[in-house]
Amino acid sequence: MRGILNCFEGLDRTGKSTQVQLTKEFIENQLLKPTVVIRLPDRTTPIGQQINSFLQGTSNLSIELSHLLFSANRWELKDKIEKLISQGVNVILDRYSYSGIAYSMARGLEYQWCSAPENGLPKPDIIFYLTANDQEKLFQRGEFGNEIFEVPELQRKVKQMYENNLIEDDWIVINALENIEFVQTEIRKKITIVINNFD
Ligand code: DGP
Repeated sequence: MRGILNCFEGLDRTGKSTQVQLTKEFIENQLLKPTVVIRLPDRTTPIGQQINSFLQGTSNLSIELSHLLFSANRWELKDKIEKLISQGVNVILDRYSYSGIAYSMARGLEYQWCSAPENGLPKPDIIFYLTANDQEKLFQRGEFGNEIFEVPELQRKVKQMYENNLIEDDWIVINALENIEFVQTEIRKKITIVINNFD
């Protein structure tokens, strides 16, 4: 039996990485299934290092080129993701193609252009989207502003792009302003159903 492909999407400073880690621990310790987390961008590869210096503001890339590098970084991980899933390992992606499309559309690119390089990447079985009605509260969180996309004006557009163009009925929308335990409980309920349905 194959593993599930789970992805976490959403705005900056919504606590995605914390929830990803807690979800991995839950699946391994409570559901007793092996699980691997892959964080995207993966800043450890040569392409990821270029993305990292771009995000930190130490190098410049055009909007188009940065979009293609983020996408290439996902393609670098394609074989690994497919292999893990085929071996029965669950994979949790901390951001994926939808980030690529939402952020680049927020920066002015067209949907078709943004989505084309993502075609052919493995499709997630379950997508959690972390958001906030009162987005201003996210801007007040610690460390907001450390990287180039963490500016309120862009983040407001990113939210619009996700919510007007990308969210599908089967996405699980989570209010990231709830406390960590509440958010994790919601995620656990959903992920348990999905994983049990795969058995
Ligand atoms: P994170 O490591 O999750 O904090 O992501 C770093 C930043 O990069 C964050 O502001 C979101 C942004 N990002 C992630 N993936 C993509 C992508 O594919 N394209 C663009 N333009 N931005 C992305």
